[in-house]
Amino acid sequence: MSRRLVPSLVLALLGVVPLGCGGGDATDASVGRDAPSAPDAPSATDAASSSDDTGAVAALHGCEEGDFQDLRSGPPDSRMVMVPRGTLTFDNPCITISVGQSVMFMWDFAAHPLAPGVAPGMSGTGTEPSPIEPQSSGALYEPAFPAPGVYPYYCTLHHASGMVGVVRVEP
Ligand SMILES: [Cu+2]
Repeated sequence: MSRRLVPSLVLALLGVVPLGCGGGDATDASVGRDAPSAPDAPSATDAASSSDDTGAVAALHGCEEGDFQDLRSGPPDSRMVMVPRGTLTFDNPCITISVGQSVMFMWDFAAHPLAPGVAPGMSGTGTEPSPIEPQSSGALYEPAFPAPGVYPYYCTLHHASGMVGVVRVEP
C-alpha cells in the first residue's frame, strides 16, 4: 500500500537502480522476487529491513553509491521526502540534489522528529555544518542546501527501525 504514495518520478528512477538502501543478501533476494510482480519501491522496504545492518559497509545511513536517486533535474516538488502512511520509513531516503536546491521534508514532525547528522549507533560522518535543523512540530520543512556535501538525517524516535536518510548535494 505504501508504494502507491511513492512519486511517479521515483518509480521511474527505481527502474534503473539495481538495489535499495539495505544492501546485502536479503536485499538481493527480495528485489529479485518482487521485481516481476510489481513496480515496487525497494528504497522504502529496504530501509526497514536494514535496521539489522550495523554499518559494516561504508554506506552512510545505508545509502550506497547506486542507491541515490538523482533529483537534480526535476521540478522543485520532486525533491521531496515523505513518510508513507503506516510505515516507519522515508520514501526516498537516499537522494542527490544540486547546490542551491532545497528539499521538502513532508511529514508530521511531532510523530517523527527530524534531526540532522548520523543516527545514534550508526557509522559514518556527514558534512558539517548541516543546513538541516531539528524539527519537532509542523508537517513541512524545506531547507536549502547552499554547500556541497553529504548530509545525513534521521527520525529521533525510529532511527533504529530504519528512519534514516541522506541528502547528497553536488556542486
Ligand atoms: Cu519516526
